[in-house]
Amino acid sequence: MELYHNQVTRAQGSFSLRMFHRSWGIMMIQENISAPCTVLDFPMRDDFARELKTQKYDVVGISAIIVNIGKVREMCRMIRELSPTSTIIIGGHVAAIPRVEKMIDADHIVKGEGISWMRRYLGEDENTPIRHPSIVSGMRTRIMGVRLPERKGATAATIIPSVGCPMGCNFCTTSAFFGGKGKFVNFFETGDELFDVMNRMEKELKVESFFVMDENFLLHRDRAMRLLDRMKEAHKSWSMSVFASANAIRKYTMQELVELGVSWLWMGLESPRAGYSKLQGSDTRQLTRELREHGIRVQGSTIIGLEHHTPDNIVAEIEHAVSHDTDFHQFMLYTPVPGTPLYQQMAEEGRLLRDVDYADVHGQFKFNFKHAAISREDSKRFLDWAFWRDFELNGPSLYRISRTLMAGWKRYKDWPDTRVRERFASEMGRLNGIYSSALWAMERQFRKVDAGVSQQIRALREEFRHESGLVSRMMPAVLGPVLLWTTRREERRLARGKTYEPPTILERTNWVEA
Ligand code: B12
Ligand code: SF4
Repeated sequence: MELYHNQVTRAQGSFSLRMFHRSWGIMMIQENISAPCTVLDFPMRDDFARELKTQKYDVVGISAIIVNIGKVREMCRMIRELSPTSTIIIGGHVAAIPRVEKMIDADHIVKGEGISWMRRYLGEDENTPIRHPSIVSGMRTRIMGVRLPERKGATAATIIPSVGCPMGCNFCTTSAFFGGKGKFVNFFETGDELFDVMNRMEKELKVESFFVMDENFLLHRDRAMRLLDRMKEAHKSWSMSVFASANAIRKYTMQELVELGVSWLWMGLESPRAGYSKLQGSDTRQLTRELREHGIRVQGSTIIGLEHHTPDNIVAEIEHAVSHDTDFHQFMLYTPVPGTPLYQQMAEEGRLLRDVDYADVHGQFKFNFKHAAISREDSKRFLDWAFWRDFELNGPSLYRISRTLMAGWKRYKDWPDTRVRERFASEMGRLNGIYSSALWAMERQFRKVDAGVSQQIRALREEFRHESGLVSRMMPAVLGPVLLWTTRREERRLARGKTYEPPTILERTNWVEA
């Protein structure tokens, strides 16, 4: 249930950003039906059994992705045993598995968008405008051995404007699941609708930052620019984390992105030789550098094991990826996943490996197909090495995001648009003492990994010192050693095999106790 630690900062030890995310698909469905409904997120087996035994459910819906098929099978079995009159409905990406209906005992298996399906099933009007639930984007954040306090407004709100992506890259399951190339489902069509949702979230959750869960937010320029107009009119200095492809980013000037509040950007780099249309004509290294110079944190994403990769060229491709020096970098194995054009092609070519458990088909372990030049075992070695190399050469992501913040602050602290100025000032004001202290500890801890990076961390710490007020300047002397101690304690815990789990969450709507 973690994003960063599973697939982004997994080699960064105690510097890895740990954070859990709720299951947004079922939260969206719950918010948009009028039937009494319970969402049980991250249940342990006992929680699930208790709920089935103590309440009487007409319908039990399960949301899952492909890796979780085994859990879905067991949950269906439990429902039949403990609540035999319930109708079982399965939704989410797990529905894309070929012949899934033969693997689990369910009554309905729903492919694609679920809100309209559920409304239809319940006899409700499927065209009622979508109401967005209040979603805090992450919880139980932990880094350098410290769990951050959970204060209202401290964590961004998640906004989900759409599902699917019209670009239709051959491996992409999100695109395929919601219709494939040229198709997607928009929940909020216009910048005005989006503004209203964000405005409501700002009030309800006391947030000024938003995680925009749209596969290619910047692709829809008219919507984004209308949102910007409304933000300017209402003097909102909101910040936004978005996903966007290089070709979509290029539709904007840096100034437009900064004014729009884009502060974190997830961009697919894939591979310079992959030929995806979203990368056409883009020098991604130059683009990444430019974005960071404007205070925009970049999360790059690179695929390991594309068709043209060989043991001879893959190291150079990984070095190229790492040379982007992004703030975060995700590496994923090229993976044919059921439902995608790539899966279809691999199946036709007879290249899918039999006997690979679906629980292992997620791009962070080993190939599930026969690659022309790289073995299944080596796929894991190259993947692990990519994460390690990025960490070794570029240092902890926490250092990198501090560096990008500093670059943005220096460039925009005296900017004429007060919204922009306020955004950087507020982030700097909130964080500079904390970042300086973390840099103090990182500099020491990283000496044994790479002395050069440790030196760079030191130089950045000096910059923070220079830009800080008195209190923030004093903080590292006190907080730095504490963080160094917690970091080392965390390293020992992780070495002993410590893992973290999300809490079970139960939420009822339209509920009247019997
Ligand atoms: C947020 C997210 C996460 C969060 C998950 C938080 C959580 N608690 O589940 C984090 C970051 C932790 C995560 C982790 C992983 N994820 Co993820 N994740 C996403 C992401 C970016 C958004 C999902 C989302 O909320 N979308 C918005 C909601 C509204 O859409 P939705 O969930 O699809 O729900 C809609 C329908 O599917 C349907 N629906 C869903 N549930 C149900 C239930 C019923 C009953 C019905 C009727 C309908 C229905 O209705 C909803 C509204 O239309 C997607 C990519 C994407 N853009 O969708 C990948 C994605 C779902 N993740 C994926 C993968 C592979 C993983 C990991 C395995 C990665 C890894 N190697 O570590 C892990 C596994 C986690 C786990 N144990 O299950 C893949 C799934 C591939 C597949 N075909 O199964 C996706 C599609 C990304 C991709 N393109 O490869 N992920
Ligand atoms: S641009 Fe990204 S989200 Fe869209 S189809 Fe390609 S990989 Fe999927």
